[in-house]
Amino acid sequence: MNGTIGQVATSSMGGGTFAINGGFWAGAGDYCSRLDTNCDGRIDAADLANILAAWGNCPDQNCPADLNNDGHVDGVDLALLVANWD
Ligand SMILES: [Ca+2]
Ligand SMILES: [Ca+2]
Repeated sequence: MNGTIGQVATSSMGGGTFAINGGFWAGAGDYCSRLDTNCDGRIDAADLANILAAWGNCPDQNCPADLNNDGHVDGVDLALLVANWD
């Protein structure tokens, strides 16, 4: 692997050996849509139930049912869910 990061190289690199490791983040395959509140791959009645169960304020902004992350679980989140219903 060759390349330049940040600035033009002015001389050969020294100082020892190094290695660049690549791969995937552990758990990255578990990513699911923000609209999929229970992360089951579908946007459906189970997600609707989660929204209704969490309806109201979400002060810590860490509610899966707060689809637009505005601190409230409300009609906006419900509209997002319905618009993307699977
Ligand atoms: Ca779901
Ligand atoms: Ca919201």
